[in-house]
Amino acid sequence: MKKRIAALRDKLIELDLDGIIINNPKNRYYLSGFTGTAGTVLITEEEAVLITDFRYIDQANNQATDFKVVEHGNYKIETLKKELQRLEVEKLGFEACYESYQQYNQYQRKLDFLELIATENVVKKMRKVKDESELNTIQKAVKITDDAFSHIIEYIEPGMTEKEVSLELEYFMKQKGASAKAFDFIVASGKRGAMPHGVATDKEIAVGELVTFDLGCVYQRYNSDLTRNLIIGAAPTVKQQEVYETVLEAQLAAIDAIEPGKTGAEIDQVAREIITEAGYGDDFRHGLGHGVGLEVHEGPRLAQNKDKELKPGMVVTVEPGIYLSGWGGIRIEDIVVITEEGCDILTEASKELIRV
Ligand SMILES: [Mn+2]
Repeated sequence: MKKRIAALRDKLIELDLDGIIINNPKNRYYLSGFTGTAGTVLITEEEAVLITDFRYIDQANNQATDFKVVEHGNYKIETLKKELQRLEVEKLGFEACYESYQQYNQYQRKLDFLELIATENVVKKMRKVKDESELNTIQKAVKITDDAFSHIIEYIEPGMTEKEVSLELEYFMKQKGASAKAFDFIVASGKRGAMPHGVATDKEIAVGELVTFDLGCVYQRYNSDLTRNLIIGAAPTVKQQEVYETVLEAQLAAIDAIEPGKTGAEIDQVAREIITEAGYGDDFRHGLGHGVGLEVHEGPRLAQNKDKELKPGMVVTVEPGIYLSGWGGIRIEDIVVITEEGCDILTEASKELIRV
């Protein structure tokens, strides 16, 4: 955590701040290692302080070893005020995106001796580039997800409902060490495949249908994300095969194009061109991918308007799709990590259109 605190201190200098308070749970965890549900991290040039209540004092001392842990009583704001005065903070940054208007008003009233300065995504931007331990954890989350999909290939049968299959996926992942689902799984069969976010329903899966699966788990607080498609009990039709191959070609070309220095928009364009040339440009209307880490959707984005350069250590999904209303849809999604030369694919699930 020392490196992360040091990187944040560099940002404080850049932003001309004496200190910053972090309340977003994921950012708080990222900086401190503290997993409790309540607490304020205060970072100044000299000190790293974690203010929390009596429930979490032992836990905070165990987890946030680079921090001075301070217990607050009924009014956290009073303890925060004392610490800010002790540390002589005059310009205090706060997370504009994560503090409520009510909370901001309280800061203004109670911390009237300092200047409050809204900051935007300071820690979130730091989180885009993963270190080795984060990459190892994400790889494990990806492996559990790949294994869950392999399991479902054996498990699924016509006549099962989407929800039954979804529940089996969740049970499997939790048995393998996942703490939670990363999101409500998408199990979208037949025409429902035209909905990019067709969360599992009571619909029965029928012979001849394509089923889109989008699943992910949380493992040691890090997320995974995987999309694959199965064809149930019949050979694919010419159209199913054609759409599948178009999406796959776009996905492989985009992965091939990924390297540091390129922008999210450039990579998105590689996939979009292939899908457009095949005549499905209007049927691929979401971005190509997103970062994955403590959140299942985070920066950087691979999308048409994203002009930031990719850097080694960033972890992104690559997930083009084609959705045809009244017919169905296909999406193929891998997670990759950007390297010095290009990228490594973390996902190992097969990309053939598997018939079960
Ligand atoms: Mn995704």
